[in-house]
Amino acid sequence: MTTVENSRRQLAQLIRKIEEGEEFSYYTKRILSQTIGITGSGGVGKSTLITRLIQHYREKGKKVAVVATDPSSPFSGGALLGDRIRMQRFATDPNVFIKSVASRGKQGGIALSSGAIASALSEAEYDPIIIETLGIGQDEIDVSKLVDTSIVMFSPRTGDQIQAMKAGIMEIGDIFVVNKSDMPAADAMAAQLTKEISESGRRIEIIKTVATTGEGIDKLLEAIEEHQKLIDAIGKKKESAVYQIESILRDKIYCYIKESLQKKNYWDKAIKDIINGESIAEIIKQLV
Ligand SMILES: Nc1nc2c(ncn2[C@@H]2O[C@H](COP(=O)(O)OP(=O)(O)O)[C@@H](O)[C@H]2O)c(=O)[nH]1
Ligand SMILES: [Mg+2]
Repeated sequence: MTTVENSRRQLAQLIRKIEEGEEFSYYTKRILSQTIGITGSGGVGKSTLITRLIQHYREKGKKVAVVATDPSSPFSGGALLGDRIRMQRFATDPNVFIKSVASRGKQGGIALSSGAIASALSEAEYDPIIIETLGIGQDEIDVSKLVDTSIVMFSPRTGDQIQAMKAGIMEIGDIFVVNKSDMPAADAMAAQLTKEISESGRRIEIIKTVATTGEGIDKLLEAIEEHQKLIDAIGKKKESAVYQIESILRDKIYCYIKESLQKKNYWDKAIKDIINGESIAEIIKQLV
């Protein structure tokens, strides 16, 4: 085995450990590499676009990593298989590292360990690191707190984009992408977004892309670099730190309280009480 293969294997092992909770707190620290988040509904073209970005960064001689988010539920397993196949062609490139992380029930579109995994990849000198959200919910806004630049993707499909805008996705994007611009409704989608943005008073660039052919990718890359220059670096690092601490605390507190409820058999009692039309006020009082 070559040194490169060996170190990749070690990195994969380390990342698996982080995902399982070991080494997790050690790697919860500042991510030095440039980080780019990609969010948007399933099927909008996130993985296809990321493949294009990888290609570009490789041409520039950069080591690039992707942390994709897997559904933990069996319902949307199909999308994941698609991702793997799409990015497969980089499997033999030692300068590309692609990791899928299970969301494990965490809300917000990324896994609890996504940040720590990105730190480990950053130490292994992968730069940039691209984080793809799960793509099933409309509340996938956590990634914007973690990364430097977040890209929200739309496609000219149905009314789901309008839903997404109302659900707060509009507020998080640094760059908007209207992908599948080879489809006739793309212009209407872009016009609708322009209107929404001007009403919100924000200045966000909208870029039309065709991820399957690579059209518009250069413009997107320019916008990413432009945004990177404009970032309030200290504010961004602080936001990312607060997000990481908060999400870890939320998880720890939940696990701790659930365990102590179970120890006292309060867990089952609380479930029964609710089913029987009773309140859990007494149990909650015992906790505080
Ligand atoms: N027509 C068209 N299809 C696209 C484009 N980008 C992606 N697709 C297709 O849309 C489907 C979903 O893409 P994928 O990247 O897996 O979406 P994700 O679920 O957001 O990661 C695939 O069949 C892609 O080939 C595009 O720009 N135009
Ligand atoms: Mg995908």
